[in-house]
Amino acid sequence: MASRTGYPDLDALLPRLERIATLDAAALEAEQIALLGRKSGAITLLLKSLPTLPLEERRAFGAAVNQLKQEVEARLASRKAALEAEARARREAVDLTMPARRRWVGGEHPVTVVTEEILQIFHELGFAVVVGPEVETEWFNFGALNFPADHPALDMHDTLYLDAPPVDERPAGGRLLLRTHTSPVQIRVLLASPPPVRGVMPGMVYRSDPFDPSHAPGFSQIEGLAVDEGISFVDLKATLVHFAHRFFGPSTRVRFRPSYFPFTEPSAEMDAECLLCHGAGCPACKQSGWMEILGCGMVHPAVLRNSGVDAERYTGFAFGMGPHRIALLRYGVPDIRLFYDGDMRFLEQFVTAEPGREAPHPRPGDPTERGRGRGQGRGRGRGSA
Ligand code: 2U9
Repeated sequence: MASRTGYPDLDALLPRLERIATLDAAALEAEQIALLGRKSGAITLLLKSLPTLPLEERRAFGAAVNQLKQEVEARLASRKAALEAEARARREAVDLTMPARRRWVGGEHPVTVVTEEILQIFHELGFAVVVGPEVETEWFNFGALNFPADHPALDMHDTLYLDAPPVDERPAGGRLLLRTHTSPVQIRVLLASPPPVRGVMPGMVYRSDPFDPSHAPGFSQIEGLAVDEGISFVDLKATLVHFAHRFFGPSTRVRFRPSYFPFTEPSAEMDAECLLCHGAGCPACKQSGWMEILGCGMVHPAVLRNSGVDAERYTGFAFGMGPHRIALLRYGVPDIRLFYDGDMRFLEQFVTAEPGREAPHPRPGDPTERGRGRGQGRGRGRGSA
């Protein structure tokens, strides 16, 4: 076979040149080192041998080796560029068989949904929404509300006190604590503005309770207050029965039972017929057919006086309920801790429809879902309502 370069040493390398266009990235790098490596690349060695050749051979052989070297470099570069282009095309390729990424639909937390619905109902009755501080003094949280100084609620086992110096102010000071109810906001409202007063006070409250299925150290509360001339227990009942019918449905039966709170006299608790069994009796209502919804009563005259209100002229009613607890009852959730976990597998069950888009499944609490077992607690699959 005729020599292409005129030098057998160079001819021997020609088949390797041809193969460069077929190498993958790893083999290409190995071949680059094998041919051009600084210490022992085949072409490098040939160039290093030049000084040992007689002068007359050196020039022609040197030119041939350099030409071969340039060709090798050109082929290596061209193969490298081709491999990079292939990799880029693979990266950018559209895979039409890939499932679409799910669109994220945000939603309100179920406790927020319940809170907003409750506030809306009272807003329509003329109650203003008022918020206040979560850190309070002993007087605003207990004293003004007619708690005796030795009441067990003041105990460190029940109330979370701050490790801070007490507020030295009479009578409104005392130790600093995390409020155990939103009632101090009502005291502040009455002190700041004379009756008539109608307000609902939402917010977090804190007690020294461990987390368990039905307790949490922090939970939400909505309290309400109406103070005016001539307010009676009839106003209390009419307002709260209206609320229950708006919130739970117009045919929901309610009942009042006598109770006791230091800040109201007389005091009562309002039950609604069980949302799950509609009065028939089930484990959720301990077979009673009823669920406790809120506490209420006529504001104690001592509380009015502590708030600067003339208790001879004015009377009022007050109530308190827990949106976490009501959400628990409404959705049949077996463990209050689910409301705090932020676990999307639980929370996404409450996502409501976006305008112009189908809801992924019936919304818990949707009126069309009444009586069809609205429980959406842990363990129930999506769309099982
Ligand atoms: C003032 C006067 C009276 C607010 C009231 C209740 C009854 C009550 C509980 C329900 C469940 C708290 O979240 S809960 O644990 N509350 O039963 N609260 S009357 O009475 C007031 C408030 C402020 C000035």
